Amino acid sequence: MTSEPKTLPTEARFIPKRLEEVRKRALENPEEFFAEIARELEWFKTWDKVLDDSNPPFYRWFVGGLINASYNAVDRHLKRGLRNKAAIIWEGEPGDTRVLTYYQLYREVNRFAAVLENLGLRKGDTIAFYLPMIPELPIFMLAAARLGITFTVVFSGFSAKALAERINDAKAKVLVTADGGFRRGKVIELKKIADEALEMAPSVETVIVVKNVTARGAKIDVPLTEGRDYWLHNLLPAHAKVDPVPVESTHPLFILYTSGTTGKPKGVVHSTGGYLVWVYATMKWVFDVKPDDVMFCTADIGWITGHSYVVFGPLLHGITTVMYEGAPDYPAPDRWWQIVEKYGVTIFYTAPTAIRMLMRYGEEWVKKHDLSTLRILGTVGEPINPEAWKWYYTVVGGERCPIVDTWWQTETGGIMISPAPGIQLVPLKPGSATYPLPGVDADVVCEDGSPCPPGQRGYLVIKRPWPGMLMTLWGDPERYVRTYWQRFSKPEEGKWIYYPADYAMKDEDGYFWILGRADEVIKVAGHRLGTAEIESALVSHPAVAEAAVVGKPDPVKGEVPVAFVVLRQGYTPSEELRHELVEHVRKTLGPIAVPAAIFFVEKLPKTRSGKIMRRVIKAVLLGKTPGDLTTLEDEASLDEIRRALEEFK
Ligand code: 6R9
Repeated sequence: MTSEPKTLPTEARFIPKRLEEVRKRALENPEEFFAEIARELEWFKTWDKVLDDSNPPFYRWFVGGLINASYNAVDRHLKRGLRNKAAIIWEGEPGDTRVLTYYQLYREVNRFAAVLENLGLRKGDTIAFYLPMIPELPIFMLAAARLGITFTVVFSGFSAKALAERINDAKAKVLVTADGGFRRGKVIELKKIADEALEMAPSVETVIVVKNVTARGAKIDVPLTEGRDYWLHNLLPAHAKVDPVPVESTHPLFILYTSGTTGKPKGVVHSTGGYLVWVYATMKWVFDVKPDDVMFCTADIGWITGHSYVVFGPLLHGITTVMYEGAPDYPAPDRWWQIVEKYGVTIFYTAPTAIRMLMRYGEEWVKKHDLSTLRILGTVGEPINPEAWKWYYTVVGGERCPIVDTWWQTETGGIMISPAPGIQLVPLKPGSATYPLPGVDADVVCEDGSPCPPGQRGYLVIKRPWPGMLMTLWGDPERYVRTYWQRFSKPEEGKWIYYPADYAMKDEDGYFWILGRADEVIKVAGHRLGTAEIESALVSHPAVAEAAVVGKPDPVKGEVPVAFVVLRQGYTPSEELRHELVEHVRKTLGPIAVPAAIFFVEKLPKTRSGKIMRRVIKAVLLGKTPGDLTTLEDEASLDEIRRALEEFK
């Protein structure tokens, strides 16, 4: 998607002295540097050691420390005079609203925690949330954290099968869902999807159901299974006090599943102490948080961006977070700008795909609203193209607000490479995330791990641990080591290097340009999807023998999945079958994974050892020369791809 990065002419080489000084201090003495930040949070017991690196790459932060996430995000602010300040401002898609002050949030979190406690859940248990963007979701996250219950949020756009897979992997005993959610005026019947998932997820003993859409006028049937399913409102005590449980800094706060290069999603495990410290610090550096900030991060809480910058980041700082339930262009393309104006949003954080979509509707929709409260604009999720960057900067930000292009991942917990106006703003170049944040030892290396010269594309690496890093993959420590540490580490030399699987380039000024994924993961409208997951969904259909999925550039979504399918004997290509496969993927993975096109071919290009050559398929799809073909088993397979594409035209 990214057009070739061009360095804008900068007048003179700018030396960001203050930023360099802070970055230097963080790298020279990370333990002291991060201890200083960690002290701004409240600990029940201070750590014995800031970083335990005795068992790399299983780094542990603030070991010996005891902390509670819910206490730091909520209770801590009550003594700071924030009792009646808005913590969460929620806006529903139909236009209904709810505001929770810090004190109200505190009371709700206590009541919800009492429900979990009464169900017998305690520290060490896991719970799954399958909820739309309603206040009950962050309340439940905080309630679980209050008791040391590790939670996993499953995006409410995922299918029954995807939900079941995550519940089973996390071994959750309790599932919290809702009767339904609103999306573009329609009701998504979540409880029904959850019921389907539960048939495949035997570990769940109890289901808590939030009355959401039916309480707001929707007429749907919500069947409850006796002895297993309970309405939340029937379980909630009128009031309750549940003491926050001090947990070890290394206690898993949550598991969040994300796509990798195999069909099986990875359960990224985040710690409590390190994660909180990192989210807290990055909020300061990147968003330059001030006490009266109102932050609107448009991400769904089902993704890491929502965890860190809708829920924990703003609440740890005691500022107001805005949560919006619906689509950005529903009922009209100015829905977000209306919200910014209505609540005086100061920090706005979204994805390039959304900017590109809204850009297409024209600037009148933005101009209708007074956006003068905005101070900082952020982007995340994929590279931003300079056109979208400029539109965001000029039309939305009125050329007043810096754009913070933030590179990070589910695995990193929080932002890693980004402008840091909270420390010192550097001249921005559209499409560059600028410099690594303090404590992030990032570099760009070539195939052999040696540093890449400026201007040359290589692989992004992180050369030392940081507090927000994942601790492991849930139940699969070997996969953790293999996926992130094997590519460039040299354990025999004591060198451990984190590999995020992104291409990157550093320019003459030391600015980082992130150039897209270096593995079989694609970003579709900012959502991370594994091509292997879509392939395995396709081959689970009786008609499909083999499938290859690649990402195709798309002007709005960044990338879209495109599938090449070999049918089993006895099946013939047809429009009907194509449609059936699309529906099958929707059912198996959810709507976001549906291929934009499905091509039927007789065979797929493979190496002699039988591996599908997706790189070659992609080249043909894009009309490029396929490159090195020495390992290709059968040249005719390329003609097959060409023929399929031709027929489709
Ligand atoms: C937070 C989030 C991570 C992948 C990452 C990279 C891409 C994220 C980016 C970016 C270019 C940026 N990515 N931010 N690429 N510029 N500012 O998106 O997490 O869903 O795990 O995806 O997203 O490819 O490796 P996640």
